[in-house]
Amino acid sequence: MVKRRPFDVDRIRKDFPILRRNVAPGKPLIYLDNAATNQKPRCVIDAIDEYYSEHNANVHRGIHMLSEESTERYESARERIARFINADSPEEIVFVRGTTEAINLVAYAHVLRTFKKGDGVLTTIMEHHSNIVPWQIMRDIKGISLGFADITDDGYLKMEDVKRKATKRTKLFTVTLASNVLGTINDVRAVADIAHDSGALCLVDGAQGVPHMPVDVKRLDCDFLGFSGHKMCGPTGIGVLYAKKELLERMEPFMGGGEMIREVHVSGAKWNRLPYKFEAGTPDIEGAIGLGAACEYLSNVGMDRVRDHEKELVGYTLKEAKDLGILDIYGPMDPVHRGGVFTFNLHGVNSHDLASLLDAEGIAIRSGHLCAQPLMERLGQTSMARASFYIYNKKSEIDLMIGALKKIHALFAKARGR
Ligand code: C6P
Repeated sequence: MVKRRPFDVDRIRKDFPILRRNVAPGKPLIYLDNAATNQKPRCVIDAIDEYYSEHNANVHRGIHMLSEESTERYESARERIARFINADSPEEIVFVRGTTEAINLVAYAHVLRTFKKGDGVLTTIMEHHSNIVPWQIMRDIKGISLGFADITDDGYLKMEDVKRKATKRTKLFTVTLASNVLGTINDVRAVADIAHDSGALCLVDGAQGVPHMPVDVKRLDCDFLGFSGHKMCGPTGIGVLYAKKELLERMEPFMGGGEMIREVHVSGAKWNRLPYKFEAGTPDIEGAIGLGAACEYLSNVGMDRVRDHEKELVGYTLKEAKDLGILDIYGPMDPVHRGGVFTFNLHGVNSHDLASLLDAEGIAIRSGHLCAQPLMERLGQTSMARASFYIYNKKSEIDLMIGALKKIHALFAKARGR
């Protein structure tokens, strides 16, 4: 057996040029906003640079050398991404702009086309807006029913509620692999099994899952999986809809235009083969190449090690934070069931004020409703602060954040005269 090098966070940090930056004099960047988007390693930046410097041309069109090189790179990226999630074939990998577009593609190309009035989508209350709003739009234009499975107060999906809220007419179950707010890692295989037992399909929002843990679509047995390149060391503007081939074959296109057709006549058109049927227009070639390079980078690090590192960081943060008495912490307290997301409110301090005070210390976090307002309402909150981790974060950064939280809390308490 080949012995792997130990996980060395300082070595990994050297791969990310931006981490050398100071955000103010003497304040090195402490980037804890990775769930929003994460930083790019040199190899991804170089892959995009090399594409434009050496190979730039449109794909699948030109009979000339650059077009062939560009097509070869674009399609190799697709193959690499298929391997990354253990898809059966690159035909199951549709390039889209990101998770949001992947889910909308399923809404418009599957639900809109095949659901009858009264057929149902069952989602969960912990979803990001992109796994809620497309279904509300389908409810408005198609008359589908939309249900929300509930969570426990400590942030776990209630599986019995998934079963209880499903009806004979629920045709699609949709769930996030990991919550961008609570960090909860859901048992999506169990949801897929419930869906399949009743002949329904299962869509997984992989935005906060695929970048952070090994994902095998065969093990999950999901029918659809969407994820975004920019949350996994890749560029913005590129993402993936994975779908089982037989589904993509049955589905009608999402958008019409060039590339997605085999032939077009005044009387009508015939669709291209998979996956091009779903890729109308000139694609994001640099994005796909960058995402392919990101998958290669993450595979070399090892996705099991990415997960282990984040589990350790979030476990450490929870341990350091839970007894401070100045924080409300949301989501599971057991790192085994939690991704690298630490979401909280600091007593007496608005989350946006907190984010800007931390920014002054060089610490980047996110604040607000975190694009999950129904979840905020379920938890009786309007806004939260969130620190989210990735492979290059260190315990020393968490110590600095906790120190800054204590300092800010003390300042506010003093100002209130307590
Ligand atoms: N969440 C966050 O700060 P896009 O924007 O399409 O790449 O990803 C949308 C999306 C879908 N599902 C989940 C679970 C997500 O977390 C996100 C993006 C970011 O939490 C930006 S709002």
